[in-house]
Amino acid sequence: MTRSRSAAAFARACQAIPGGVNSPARAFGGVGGEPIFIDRGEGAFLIDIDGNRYLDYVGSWGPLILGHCHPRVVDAVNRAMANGASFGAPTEAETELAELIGQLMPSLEMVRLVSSGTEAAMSAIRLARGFTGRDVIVKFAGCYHGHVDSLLVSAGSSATTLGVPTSPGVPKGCTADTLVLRYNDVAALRQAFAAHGAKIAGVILEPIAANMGLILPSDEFLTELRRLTGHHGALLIYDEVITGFRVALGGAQELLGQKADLTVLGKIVGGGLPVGAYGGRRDIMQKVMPAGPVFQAGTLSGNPLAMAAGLATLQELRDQPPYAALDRRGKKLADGLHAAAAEGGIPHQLPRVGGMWTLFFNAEPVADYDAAKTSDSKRFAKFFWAMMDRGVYLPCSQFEAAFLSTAHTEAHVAQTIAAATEALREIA
Ligand code: HOZ
Repeated sequence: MTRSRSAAAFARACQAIPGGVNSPARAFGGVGGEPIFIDRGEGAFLIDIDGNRYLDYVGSWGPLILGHCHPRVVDAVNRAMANGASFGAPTEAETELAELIGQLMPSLEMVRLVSSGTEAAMSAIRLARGFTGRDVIVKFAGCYHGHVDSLLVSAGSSATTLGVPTSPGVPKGCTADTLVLRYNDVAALRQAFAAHGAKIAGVILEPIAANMGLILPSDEFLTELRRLTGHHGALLIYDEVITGFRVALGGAQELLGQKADLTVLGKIVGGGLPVGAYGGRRDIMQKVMPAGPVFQAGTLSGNPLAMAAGLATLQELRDQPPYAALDRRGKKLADGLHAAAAEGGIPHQLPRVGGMWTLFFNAEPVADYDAAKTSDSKRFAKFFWAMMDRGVYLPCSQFEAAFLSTAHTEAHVAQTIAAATEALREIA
């Protein structure tokens, strides 16, 4: 398999763009080597500029639950484009998308549409502080909420992969009111509320963590979070950028039977175009300007192309819910990977929710960030490249989740298991 064109494209990009990429997660920093450059996507496949075809388990890091170039999405975006790319004035599509989000995730009684998950998280934090009149935000180590200054502490995703727990350029003052706790640590949560309860504006978390690899929450953790935030008048903010419309139509809140005060969305809600959203209780959302005093704005917020892609994606998921099939295929894939790793005597953990999973090279169960970081990242890097050589494109980090789309068939899953069996034998 040659990747010479990608190599040349990367060298050129490095002269014009820092590190040759527009987001560090895609730089292959956690696995060594250089990124491939993409020509196009087709259903479950990515085709690079050297003409290599890969079964794609990244799905643009989550948005592409319908695979690449789903006809309903392509058609909707083409039609929107023909009417004009942007108006900076309201369109009915924005209301339609906000209403549909609210129907699918009932805790979002009102929704504000923005252009990225980072922007949505940043705005939700500001709103929580504006609503409560308090400053302290609690986050959990290893959770990632985009590159928001005040949340870029012990952050997962590429901040972990590339060893940047807190970035230069984030003033101490920005994180002074951020309290970082251990994910799944109920005792620490109780202590934090006992000590600071009256100052806490909100607690933000990924209700199923997917940016330190996939880590499942304990029931007790989520239940206690809900109880403590309610008791102390703090807002519970679910970051469902990854889990929203992914683990169930109603996201992690539906799957886990929980209800947040505010929810942050991104990825699938834009169907592959740049969209984020935040929403929640009507009394809280009414504080957002111009209904209320908490400022937040954006020239391209509610952009017509993005609305069209998001609406088409959510309508397709509503009309043909794929979750049972994703779970079935996810189980088959996980069982196959597990059997292959076990056969090679490779210590591993394989948490999975529906069609989303992480293969941790770790002998011990992974329940938090510290545990995730004890995984064998060097072995992961070997596995990653062994899979690339067999035409399977996985997230290029031990600290990310992989995704099935509706375009992945049983045959694709079988092909992936066969590739993984060989790859795991090779790296054992
Ligand atoms: N949230 C994405 C990974 N979990 C990050 C994608 C990116 O940073 O480019």
